[in-house]
Amino acid sequence: MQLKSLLLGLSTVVGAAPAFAQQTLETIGRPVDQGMGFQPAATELARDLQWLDGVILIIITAICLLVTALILFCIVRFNRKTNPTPSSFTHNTPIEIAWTLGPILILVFIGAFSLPVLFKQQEIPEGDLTIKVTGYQWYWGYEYIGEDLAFDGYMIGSPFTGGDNRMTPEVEEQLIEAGYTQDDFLLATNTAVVVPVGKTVVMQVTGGDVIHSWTIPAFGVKQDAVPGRLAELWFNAEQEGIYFGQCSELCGIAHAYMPITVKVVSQDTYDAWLAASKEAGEYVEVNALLTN
Ligand SMILES: [Cu+2]
Repeated sequence: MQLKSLLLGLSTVVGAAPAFAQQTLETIGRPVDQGMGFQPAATELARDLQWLDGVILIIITAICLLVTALILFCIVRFNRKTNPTPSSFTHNTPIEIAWTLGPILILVFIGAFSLPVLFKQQEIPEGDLTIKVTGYQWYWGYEYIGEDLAFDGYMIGSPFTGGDNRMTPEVEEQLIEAGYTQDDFLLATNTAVVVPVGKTVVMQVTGGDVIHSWTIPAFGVKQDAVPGRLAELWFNAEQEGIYFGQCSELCGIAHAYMPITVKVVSQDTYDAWLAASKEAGEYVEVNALLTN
């Protein structure tokens, strides 16, 4: 009897839970403690880059081992004891041809794989949406082109210049309220670049005062934001989630405190967020609009 009522109560709670459950985005692109490798690749560009890095790592490891082996061989085989009368020739044509051709072939091989990756990044496709990002000391300004929507992105806890002013209880509260954890301090921003999953996003990147650099490591993109110039990058994020980046061009005292947050959401959520933000005339928190 007791068990039955317990089960009944439990089923009521479980059944009602989805109505209260707040959908959340998984944090995917961020540095982790003791991390040695790349952040998980969330775009084709990032996958290509990481693959290329692996191939080149194999090549340079092989070269290092070969050179080390040659040096060790010479030390052992041609020292004064084992080789008291050194030979005195100065040229060996076959060897010189080999050590000229070898590096050329290695470089051509690397180029054959790296240039296509470079061109894929730099040839900007037609975007499903275009966002202009401007770097300022020390925050980012975002404009959704053709959508009449613009907002700024400050680090939660900004202004902050390091020193003794560590995370205060108020900042911690702001982080929790925005759906982040304490660990996200120095990465989380008060707004986020919201984009739909599986769509091609073109970012126009420029600087408002000095040179900054906009990057999301998990997307494999990084672009200097130079005042007076409009550069472009593109990405197509494959998985919904939160991705962090940081200004990557030394730009002044608070350079370390102008991070970047991108939230990749479903097309429905994006449409709802865009409509709500346009109506409000400012960034509307996307967390409340998350649907499955
Ligand atoms: Cu900077």
